[in-house]
Amino acid sequence: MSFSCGFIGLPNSGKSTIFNALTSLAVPCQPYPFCTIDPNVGVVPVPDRRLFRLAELLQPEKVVETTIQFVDIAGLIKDAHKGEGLGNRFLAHIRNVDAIAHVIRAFNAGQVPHVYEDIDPARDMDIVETEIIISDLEIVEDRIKKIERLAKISKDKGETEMELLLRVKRYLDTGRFVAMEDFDETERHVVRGFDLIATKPLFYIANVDEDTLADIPLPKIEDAAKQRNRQVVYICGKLEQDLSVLPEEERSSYMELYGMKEFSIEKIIHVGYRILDLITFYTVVGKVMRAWTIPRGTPCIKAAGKIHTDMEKGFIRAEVINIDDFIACGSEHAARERGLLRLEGKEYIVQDGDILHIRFNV
Ligand SMILES: Nc1nc2c(ncn2[C@@H]2O[C@H](COP(=O)(O)OP(=O)(O)OP(=O)(O)O)[C@@H](O)[C@H]2O)c(=O)[nH]1
Ligand SMILES: [Mg+2]
Repeated sequence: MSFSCGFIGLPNSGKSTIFNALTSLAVPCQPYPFCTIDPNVGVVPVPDRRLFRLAELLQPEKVVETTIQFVDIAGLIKDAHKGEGLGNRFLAHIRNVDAIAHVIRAFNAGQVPHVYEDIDPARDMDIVETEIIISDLEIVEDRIKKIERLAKISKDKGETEMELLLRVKRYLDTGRFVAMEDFDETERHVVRGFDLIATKPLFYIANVDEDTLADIPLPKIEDAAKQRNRQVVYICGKLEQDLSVLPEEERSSYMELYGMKEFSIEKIIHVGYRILDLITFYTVVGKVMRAWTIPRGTPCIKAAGKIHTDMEKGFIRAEVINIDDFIACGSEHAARERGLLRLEGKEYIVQDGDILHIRFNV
């Protein structure tokens, strides 16, 4: 499972700039070249300091990072659902992503017109999210009508689905995203199948000017995000795009100049993993070292199945060591001597940073 993130926002909020900055960074990165599935979909390897550190120690022939997928779509404006601007049909491209990044314009740049003239994060949040909600409502209402039609000619009255659709509709009717925590696991599975956007976790990307970088967090955005119970990631899209095409050494000195500690991809990964409750585990199989993404709470046998179905079928046990412990010890031998290598069974819940060595027999 690669984590996927779709960008929404007003036109000229900087979605494509940020998308380009994130995806072009991946170009020189081996062994996962930036892979274009579609002009607006980019798959990027997740920069992982722990993995790189482990690779330095073990010198594997190949290092495979876990990946993240970004989807950039056209901007939405007020009444997009009535065909204003480019309309809302592009939303179809982000119905299957895991999380939504709402890009909020926080840069001034006189030469780049703002659709609504001034910088007003709360207003922009509401305009774009209202369009999402309206678009989802159309889908929910169509589905309700379809079930009603089918119920007349079929024994299956679709009662469970109908009840869930009505529950979802209640949130949307009051202009809110759907609170997925109010549904149990089975219900959530059905609701996800509706392919709505307002059921996905959403966070904000505040696209700021170079000269406001020093002023972040910006109170207007913080307040608006807090009221909506959502997190904010600050990015200067333009600067990152410019930096992303520079050679590595030059990039670092500019980052220092602007007081940037990390590229925004790392910030997005942190927030994305946190809101989706994902963790990373590692494997070293033969000459290949690899990072994997799974939901927190995954039992060892399921994690094994992600590596290979045979490992799940013939699972015997797993040797487990935490990557930080391994790095601190410097070698497997040293880690063994200190008793840091454990044997775990199939029910063991994989922890973030575990290096798993699956013993199996098929
Ligand atoms: N000064 C400044 N300009 C920016 C920044 N981010 C984007 N821009 C400029 O704003 C303009 C619009 O940026 P895009 O990335 O195309 O915006 P978008 O959200 O993709 O717009 P649509 O595709 O029309 O919805 C471009 O000229 C960018 O160079 C920024 O952080 N600072
Ligand atoms: Mg764009």
